[in-house]
Amino acid sequence: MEMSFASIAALLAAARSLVITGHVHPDGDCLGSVLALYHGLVAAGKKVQMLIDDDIPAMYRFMPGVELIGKPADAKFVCDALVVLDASDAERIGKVGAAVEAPVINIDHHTSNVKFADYWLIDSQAAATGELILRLFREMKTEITEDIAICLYTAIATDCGFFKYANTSPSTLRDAAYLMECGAQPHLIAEQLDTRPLATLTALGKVLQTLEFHAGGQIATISVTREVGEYAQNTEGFINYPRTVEGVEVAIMFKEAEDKNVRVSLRSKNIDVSSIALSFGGGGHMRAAGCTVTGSLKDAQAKVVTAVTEALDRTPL
Ligand SMILES: [Mn+2]
Repeated sequence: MEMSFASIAALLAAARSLVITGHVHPDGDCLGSVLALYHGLVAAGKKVQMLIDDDIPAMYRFMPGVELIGKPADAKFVCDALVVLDASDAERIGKVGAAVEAPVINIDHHTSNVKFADYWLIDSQAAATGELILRLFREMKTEITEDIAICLYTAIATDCGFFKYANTSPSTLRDAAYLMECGAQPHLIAEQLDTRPLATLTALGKVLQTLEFHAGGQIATISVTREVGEYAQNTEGFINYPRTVEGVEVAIMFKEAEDKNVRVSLRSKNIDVSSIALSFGGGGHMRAAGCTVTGSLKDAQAKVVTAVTEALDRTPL
């Protein structure tokens, strides 16, 4: 059932115990939104458990409360509501779905959201799920503490490339200014997010050597083998480098994963890559999307580059 902010607020007010979760391979928006909602609901006297079916990348561990995020165990959680944030379908939350017995509330901003929950609030105009949580807090009259401000600022800033991407709106900037007034310090948050192990930078050097161009220079690809991916620890942000090359419309990163799967990230300047990702069983946003392709790195490259080339041919730029 489609919900307004007021009706989501009423559902949360009526619940006494809740589990909050987000997607696997958690990013800043996912974690910041989960943590902010946790702090807000705990302050309202709720019993709240955070569960994410994955490891938390080191760069996000500065956010207050992150150490309280658990993984779904074999035990069943019976509670009044399972709140799923920043995830567009039931598979995206891994084993959490099976571990929690409760009506599902989904708050998200992905265009590809399949409306899998019992109650949903989806706004694909929002730059981040964090923006939606802030609007929900306004409805709930939740006090924006410094902890909440840090988490929501991180959520919003990371999903709009620190206010550089096309999803940045005047209200994104107003939200950021407001969160700063509530105690978020952008320079300190940026420093935490930009700090990486030397191995990650060394791996970036290797990955950039795989740079290839297709479709007359409109497509730039990079590839991460399993070995380099493990050594790198974190490859987030690598895709931004091919995207900066003059003439590139779509940047693609292929990353070898377990079970002969290749994880594909797509970033575009204008064309809709979310529909391309969707055709491979993935999803995302118009200019930032992803999918998983089974096969070798070479197979995945051939299939996805062909699909993107066709999409470019169809789209007058
Ligand atoms: Mn997001």
